[in-house]
Amino acid sequence: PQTFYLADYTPPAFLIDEVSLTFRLAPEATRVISRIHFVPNPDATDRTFFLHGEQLKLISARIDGHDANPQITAHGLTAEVPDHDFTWEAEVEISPATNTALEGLYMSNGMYCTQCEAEGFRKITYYPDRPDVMAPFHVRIEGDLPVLLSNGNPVDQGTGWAEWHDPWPKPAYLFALVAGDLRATSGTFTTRSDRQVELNLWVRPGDEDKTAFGLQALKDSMKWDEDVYGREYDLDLFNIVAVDDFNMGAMENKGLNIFNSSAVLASPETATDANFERIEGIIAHEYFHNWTGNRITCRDWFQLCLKEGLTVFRDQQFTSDMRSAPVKRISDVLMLRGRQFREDAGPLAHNVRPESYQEINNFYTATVYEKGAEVIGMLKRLVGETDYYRALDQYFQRHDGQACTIEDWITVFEDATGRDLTQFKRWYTQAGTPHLTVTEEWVNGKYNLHFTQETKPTPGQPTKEPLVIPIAVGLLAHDGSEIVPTTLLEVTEAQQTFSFEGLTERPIPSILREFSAPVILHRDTNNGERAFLLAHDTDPFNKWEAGRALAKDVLVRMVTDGTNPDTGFLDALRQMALDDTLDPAFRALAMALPSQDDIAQTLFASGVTPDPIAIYTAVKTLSRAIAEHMADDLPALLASNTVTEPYQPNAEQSGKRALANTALSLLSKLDQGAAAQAQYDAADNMTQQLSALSCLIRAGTGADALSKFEEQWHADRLVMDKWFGLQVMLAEPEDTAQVVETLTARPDFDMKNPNRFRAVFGALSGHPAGFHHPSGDGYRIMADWLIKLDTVNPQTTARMCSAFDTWKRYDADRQAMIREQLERIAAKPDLSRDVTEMVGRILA
Ligand code: DPP
Ligand code: ZN
Repeated sequence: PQTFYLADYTPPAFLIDEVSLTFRLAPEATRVISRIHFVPNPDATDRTFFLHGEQLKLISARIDGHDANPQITAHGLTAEVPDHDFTWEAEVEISPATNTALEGLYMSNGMYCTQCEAEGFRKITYYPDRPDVMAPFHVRIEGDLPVLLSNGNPVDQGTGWAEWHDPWPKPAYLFALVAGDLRATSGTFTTRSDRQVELNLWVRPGDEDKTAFGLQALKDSMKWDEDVYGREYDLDLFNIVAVDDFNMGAMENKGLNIFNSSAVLASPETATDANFERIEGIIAHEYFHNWTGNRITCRDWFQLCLKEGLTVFRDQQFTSDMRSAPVKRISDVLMLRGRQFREDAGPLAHNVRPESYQEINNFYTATVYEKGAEVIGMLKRLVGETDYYRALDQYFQRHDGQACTIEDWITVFEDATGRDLTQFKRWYTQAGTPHLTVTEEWVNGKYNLHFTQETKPTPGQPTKEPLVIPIAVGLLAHDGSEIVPTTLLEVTEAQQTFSFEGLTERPIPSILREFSAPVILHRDTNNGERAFLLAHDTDPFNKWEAGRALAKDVLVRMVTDGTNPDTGFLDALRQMALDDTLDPAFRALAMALPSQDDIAQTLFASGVTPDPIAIYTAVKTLSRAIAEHMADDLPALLASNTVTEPYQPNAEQSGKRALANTALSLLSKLDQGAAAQAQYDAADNMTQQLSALSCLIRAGTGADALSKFEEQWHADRLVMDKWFGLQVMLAEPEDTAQVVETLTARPDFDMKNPNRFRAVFGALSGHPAGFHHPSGDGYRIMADWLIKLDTVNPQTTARMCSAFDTWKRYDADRQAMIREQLERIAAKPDLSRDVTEMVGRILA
């Protein structure tokens, strides 16, 4: 496949000032008639007229009314055009019903819908499918379906047709069309300049009871963006549609967001607290794209982080404001470390702004999104709150209506704050997670912190330059009081020292508070000091971090020396768990043990080849030791956090449920699941039902509950995804592949549905001891299904290939087995471009 390079960017030869599209919908023969007015771009260096187009049947093409005689290739067409503006008219035929890749126009349960980001529009009609070509769209839809939607405002409609106009110029990737038998839950939002906006959340008949939460989240997001960023919505209508078959979480199409049903539908009976929080965050994310992504878009796909990093940062801020800021920060860091640090440490490491790709869909990654958001967070920390919002105002003012680059973004901050951000920009152009080592020194009342930063080589980047690292530090006295409150140190050199004077005692440092930079911190410390910080740190993130470091230390020693669980740790954990002055959500997070993948990554980084089975066993042993250590406390901890009020998915209730369910899961190790069975039988919400079911499966007494669950929920696809996933996640390592085999043989395992596929295979790759079982069966069944799915849905297949990206960590036998499977995938005839690139990078 062809490789595309950032360095090769050239401006478009032609711009567009108007697009009209007519869709005559038919499942296997939809006609798309386009009329596009092209204008030569004065900034262009090349006059070639090229339109992208893939898998299209061209019926006719005319330029200014004359036959266009285009030259057609697999990727598009070229034609002779006049040297002034002209009108292109074309008619193509496409087949939505057989489009299983879910890119372009496709069908899901009888409903038509689109997904055009990144390059799906070229599967709808011939067009310059690149984000720097922006145009107002007029759309006419003809089809025998009750609801016909597109972007913007409705113009007119009748039986079997509707017309839409979107006045805001947009790139083709933001185009959307939906047609089907849909029901709306509606509301209104009054903007701060007193305009009424009609809001609709469209679902399939039967799902109307799962829309209230999403609609409220939309209103909250609209209000928040006005209050915090001064951004107002700009159309009379905002539509959201829920679709069952969708590759991503959701899509921010102008005025017509399309959501994976798992990212919007929720009722207390069918969705967990975690689902509700995720839905709120995704609704906010897509809504916030209206300004950061749609009004200001990306010049090219290398700039993806311009909209995604910023919009993730904004949705994280929103969730912090709606819920608990410390809990949100801890959860985000867990995700960052689990997914992005893993990516940065392996063969798939890439810059926040990549410089080349074969398939852009492979770069919708944790690095672009989550590290991209961390970079914005660091920038905000460095310039301060006031200057950050001042710079954002300038960004919106200067670039509204444009397709921009990271350079534009950085320049706005330089102009607004007077800072030179040349070095800071390396965060965008250098891959890998920096290692920050700190040592300290106490001499004559002077306390020195020495920092050393180092970033290891990543694929294609053998040498690394020092980064600007904002480090939030606080100093504590031995009585637990804070003698130096949080202070921001700015490390810019490879080695740098900061001094604190006038202290009366040698302090205990709390470094990298709030996780002020996405780095791996190394410091020679001991468990006494960690326990001290767990008890006394005033920074909630570092308080949690201290507990996590203790747990990691205990687990690593259990795995490497076979030591018994450390009683010092068990005491510290118990004390924290029972401390009623702490937020229950925080306590639940602090009681969760580090993930098995995290332990594997830590061992590998310290030169030890991780054994996934040994790690699995250690985690199990430690959980049991915690349960025994707290045996007398657990019933009370469970009871005092049991919510008796009617279910609400808010932060307060979900925090209590999280802590109660942590207690339940420990208790289930001691009572053979008796308490869990009681909770299962009484549960009136999915959070309680699912956590009880997990406890029962882990206790080995879940068979009955599993079949009752299936009986109750067999008709609900989203709930059944949980049922599929849980069985894989909680399988014994030696049984895991067999469980996958059994589940995938069921008639309701539909691999065309990405949610169902991910429920099973995402769970397999998230269960290291099952996936990496020495039999190799986990690898084999994963590869078998990736090969099958590649023909159906390359994008989802490619995503799932990252299951293998840690393979170099493991022993020679495992590496050989994984290599064999990767080579088997690579050898599949007609392997997609998406998977070719992923497997190639992983094997390289
Ligand atoms: N829909 C995806 C997102 O919002 C891609 N833009 O991140
Ligand atoms: Zn996004």
